[in-house]
Amino acid sequence: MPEIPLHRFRPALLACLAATSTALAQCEAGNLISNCGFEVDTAGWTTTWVDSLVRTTSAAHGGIASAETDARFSATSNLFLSQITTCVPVNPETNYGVQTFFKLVSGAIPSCSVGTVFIDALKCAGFLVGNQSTLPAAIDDQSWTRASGIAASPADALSVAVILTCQASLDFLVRQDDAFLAPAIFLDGFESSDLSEWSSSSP
Ligand SMILES: [Ca+2]
Repeated sequence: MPEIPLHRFRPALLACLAATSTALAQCEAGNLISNCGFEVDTAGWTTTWVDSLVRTTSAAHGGIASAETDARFSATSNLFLSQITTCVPVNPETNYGVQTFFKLVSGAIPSCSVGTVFIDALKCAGFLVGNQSTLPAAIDDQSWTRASGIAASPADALSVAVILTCQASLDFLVRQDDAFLAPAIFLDGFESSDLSEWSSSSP
């Protein structure tokens, strides 16, 4: 499958697989990504551009497993890329928070991001109607680095492709875990201690 840069995303190439109910049970409440943590397998994720995608229990941000990808060289961009994608149904005109965590295994230090491409059809099959990506985060092999952003779904959006991307000038091996998509007020699941959007009083 050819490389799919975010700005030239071709959603028709996506094959959105249904995640298992077992994987669903591992994700925190409110997370719209069915197989968020790769606890059982990598079902529901498309290998958009990698040499390999495997579940590993060698390291995890949450649970016992994470996804490990081996970057593939792209002659088009003259970079090594790792890019995997999952498809999520969404509501139109809604602000969605998206995030994931990356950790380097070996090789060059890549810049990584979590991106979103909204599509005016279910299962990410149809026309591109918008896209947005977070700023790249430089990751390392010492700790899990969080990449996040907020994206507004257009009026005709029915689904979104959530795209985990890393890139570097040399080859690398990277892990990703705890992918998250939800209406923006639930962005970090309270992990950041930012409670500014919440009130303890009744309306
Ligand atoms: Ca996990």
